[in-house]
Amino acid sequence: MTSTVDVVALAGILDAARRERREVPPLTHAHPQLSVPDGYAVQAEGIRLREAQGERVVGLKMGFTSEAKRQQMNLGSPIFGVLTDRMRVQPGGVVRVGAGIHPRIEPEIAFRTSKELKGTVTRDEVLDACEAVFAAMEVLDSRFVGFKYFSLPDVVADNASSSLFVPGTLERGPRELDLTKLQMRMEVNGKVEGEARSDAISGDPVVSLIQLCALLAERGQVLPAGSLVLSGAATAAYLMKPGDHVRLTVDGLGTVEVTAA
Ligand code: OOG
Repeated sequence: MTSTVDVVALAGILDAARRERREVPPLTHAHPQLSVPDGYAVQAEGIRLREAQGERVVGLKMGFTSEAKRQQMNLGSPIFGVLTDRMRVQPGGVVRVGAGIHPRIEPEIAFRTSKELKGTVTRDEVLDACEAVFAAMEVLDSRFVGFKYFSLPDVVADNASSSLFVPGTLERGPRELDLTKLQMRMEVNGKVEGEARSDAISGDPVVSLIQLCALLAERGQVLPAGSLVLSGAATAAYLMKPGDHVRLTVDGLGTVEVTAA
């Protein structure tokens, strides 16, 4: 695919913004022609930069799989981003707000695959390929000014705003629970900030993985065995403040906690 944008230069701008905790204008301001495929090319180049800095890819995340998220960001279709080992925060650990730009946290259902998934896949094929399901929280941190961007190519280029993730420790088999009926509650300092049922995520978090495989296939990619996959937030994201204690509780999947400092 030919692109009229300098993918390497744009990835460099976003990588520097992340490392220097500096907001930058949405890329489409200077490059209105930036397309979604360009965005994924910039994202992939950004991941190559992180790998060159010693990071290792551990999985993928979906974004905009719930109506709550699509409304919060006013964008309409699912996208994916890439997760690396350095984004992982231990459950019960600390997230330093000052280490990011304007981090927000959101509640998710996560999966770990043990078989490769490729192209058009069925719900049963996804369940067969997943060895574990668990609760997780994702910390987003857009590199764009004010956490505002108005186009999908921008947020795709910015690795779907990914920053950190906190996996839960209670893992279940994906067929042990009805994954469409799990009540999810995210509390901050004891106050409920977001509540939803797991079918808020693409009608079924498993469908989010089906969508992910389709998005990957459009780029000639597969979902490798051993991937951690975040299926997307069930509620809008919460802007973290130092001192916040965030706890996610999911039916059958226990709790995940993190403290902001
Ligand atoms: C983009 C990422 C959205 C989700 O779970 O919907 C996302 C953003 O909100 O800036 O991760």
